[in-house]
Amino acid sequence: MTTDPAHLETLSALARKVLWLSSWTIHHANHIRPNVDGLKVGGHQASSASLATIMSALYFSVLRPQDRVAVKPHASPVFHAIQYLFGHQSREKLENFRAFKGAQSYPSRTKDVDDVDFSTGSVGLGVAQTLFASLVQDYVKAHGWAKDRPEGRMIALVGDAEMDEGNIFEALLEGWKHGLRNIWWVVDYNRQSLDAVVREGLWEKFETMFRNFGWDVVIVKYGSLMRKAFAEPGGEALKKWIDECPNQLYSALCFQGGAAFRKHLRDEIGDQGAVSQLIDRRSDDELLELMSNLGGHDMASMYEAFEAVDHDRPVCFIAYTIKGIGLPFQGHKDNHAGLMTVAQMEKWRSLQNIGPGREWDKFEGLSQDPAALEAFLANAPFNLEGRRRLSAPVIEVPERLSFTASPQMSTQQGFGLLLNEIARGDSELASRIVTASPDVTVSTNLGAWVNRRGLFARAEKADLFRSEKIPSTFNWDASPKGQHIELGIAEMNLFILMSALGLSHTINGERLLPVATLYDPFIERGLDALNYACYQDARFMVAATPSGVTLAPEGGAHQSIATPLIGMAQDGLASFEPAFVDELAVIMAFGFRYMQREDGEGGSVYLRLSTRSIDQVQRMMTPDLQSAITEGAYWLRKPGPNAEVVVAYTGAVAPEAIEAVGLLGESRRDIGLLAITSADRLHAGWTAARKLRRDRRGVQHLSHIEKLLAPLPRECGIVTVLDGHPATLAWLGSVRGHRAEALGVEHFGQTGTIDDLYRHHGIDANAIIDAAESLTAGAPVRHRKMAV
Ligand SMILES: Cc1ncc(C[n+]2csc(CCOP(=O)(O)OP(=O)(O)O)c2C)c(N)n1
Ligand SMILES: [Mg+2]
Repeated sequence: MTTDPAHLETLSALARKVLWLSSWTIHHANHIRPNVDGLKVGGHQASSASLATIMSALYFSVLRPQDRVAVKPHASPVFHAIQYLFGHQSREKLENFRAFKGAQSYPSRTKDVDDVDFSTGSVGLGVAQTLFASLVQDYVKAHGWAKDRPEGRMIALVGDAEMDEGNIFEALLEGWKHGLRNIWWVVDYNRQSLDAVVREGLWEKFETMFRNFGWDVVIVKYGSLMRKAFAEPGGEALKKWIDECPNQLYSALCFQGGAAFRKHLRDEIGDQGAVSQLIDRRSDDELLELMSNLGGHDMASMYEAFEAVDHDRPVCFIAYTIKGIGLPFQGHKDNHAGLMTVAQMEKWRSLQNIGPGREWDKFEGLSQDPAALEAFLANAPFNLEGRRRLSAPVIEVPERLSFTASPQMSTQQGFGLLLNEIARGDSELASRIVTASPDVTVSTNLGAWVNRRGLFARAEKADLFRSEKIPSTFNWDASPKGQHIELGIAEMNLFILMSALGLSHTINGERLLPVATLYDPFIERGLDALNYACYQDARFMVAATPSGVTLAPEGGAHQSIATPLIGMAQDGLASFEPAFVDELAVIMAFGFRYMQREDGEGGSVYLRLSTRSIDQVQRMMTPDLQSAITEGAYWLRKPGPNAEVVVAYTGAVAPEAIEAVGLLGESRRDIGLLAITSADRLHAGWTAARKLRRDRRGVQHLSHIEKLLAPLPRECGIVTVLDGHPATLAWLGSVRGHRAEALGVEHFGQTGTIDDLYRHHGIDANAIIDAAESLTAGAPVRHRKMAV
């Protein structure tokens, strides 16, 4: 390949500028911005430097508008510097790096203004996000959408120690199953993590592993200076020394400088004529320049490696780098949080011909013509289509979904019926839903949906059982038109896939309505990925079932206790736990609308469902009831004016609550039964109302729960109950100052019948009655008779 030397020259100059600006951003935050206590430090400086050349090659020349990038968290200053040069990031935000509303420590889709494609921060997740984003692009294309958009490459800049994160390996396996393509991972092989220097020979493990998964591996180890030196007499011996030098030593020598390299080379190679001359011809500075000219810092090597890719197979680039290259602490194993002193920065500034006070000037100190550089940036292919965030029209959703009711049903069963009903029709909604499950499709009741809509695969694959006419309940034909993505058992993958599907409208300009199913306890297995997906503002629906101790005989770690609290606490996720299927029908319709809102109100949706079949209430779904269900609660039995006690329940324990209220009614007055469909939305509404009243004095706004509880007399007690942690509803007592007893589950793992376990955990009818008695005066209440 012949690359225009002037092009490389300009790219190198910009890379130097990027390194300067990113370092100045950090320096400014640490030494210049006033009152910065607590905002100092951070492992950015050394980590960023590693990637200045590679990212400059990508952003200023290699990337196309349709490409999307996840940048290694600590390279955020480099990313912001590049965007600053493009004119997409302001000086003010850079000056406020890591400060309130300033440029973010880690690139953030939702908090940064400069076109971050994928957020990063929790290492490993952004990397996997690119993999699933690529699969989603294939999904969109296979369904005949985004026809006029060229396929983009999904690119991750990966730290070498980041590769320790297990979720990357889980994703790799899934990618292989789905015929992954259009993806590049560039490993910043600086052989350093946060604490230390990485294991020897790690690259070999990476190489074999990636090849094993069908990836191309491109190792960019030597820069062009090195390659030239290798061609000199004695060059082979130098190359051999470099190849055999342990990571620790190489890092240490890079830190110590040219003289230290010379001494080691002499001691270890001895007097060998040609190679000794090769070394002696160079001054200490030149020797250091040569030895630190690893591939990842050499514009020509990186640029050519990227440009040489002429296919859509996945590629892993292993780019050798030095952590902190060009900075006084380059290569030092403790440099992760390394910062330059004022004196060091001053020296570096003048070396680069940057005048005092002109540190932010875009082209200060560069020899190129500023107008030419400006034109170069304006013509960078990456920039040609302006901002890269796309949008897509809202998909229409009916007021509520229909289903064929049975007198007894579980919410999990209802979920299956509701999706089946959607699948039967030919609505736009039906065509935009895409489901996924980590090997629990059948056991979470998605079977009927999949039977109708099929499995997704880029190539047709018949279900052999079906073609052989072997009776089976499920049709597993796979095709490019399929709408279910079957995953292996990896909940991290599930949530990162949700993150990718749920951003399709902004990445591909085509809206998808993703629905994930999994077992409720295993939300915890994928929790950081769920958090990550929400943080990026991806929009999806999670149906988690079975949940709680209600799945009784399954016992063990299949029981979930904490998930209702996770549902409440997770930002960006509205959580619901309906008891009846007509509630679920309302909630799912609401959910599909909520997932599409872009007014700062919408988000993702979590449905905590149960396998317990319970008697369904027969009623008309009125608009009032409907909105109460989505706001989080309604009176299943309205309390009278002199109510002594109210039972507030969530989810599968509805029959216990109903029974307890019946018995309590025999000896207590005006009992109320509050059905809580969303502790999360109720609580959020309550908090928001209080804030509004504080912020705008005189505003009378009451939240839904305040209105519901307002008529209760002061002495009325509240018993709350759910199959989950009692703290979920315990706050209800504080809303209007009622005494409350919170029942729930605090221990897990016991097997038994539902009756056994509800009794064991104190969430059965008698436990509710006991709690009500402790809150009220009066005659003893008749209890439920126990089966013996
Ligand atoms: C999930 C998670 N765990 C821990 C951290 C803290 N952390 C940030 S960077 C880092 C080391 C990264 O090393 P590497 O990926 O090699 O990047 P480098 O700094 O060498 O460029 C660690 C442990 C994190 N950000 N995310
Ligand atoms: Mg590293």
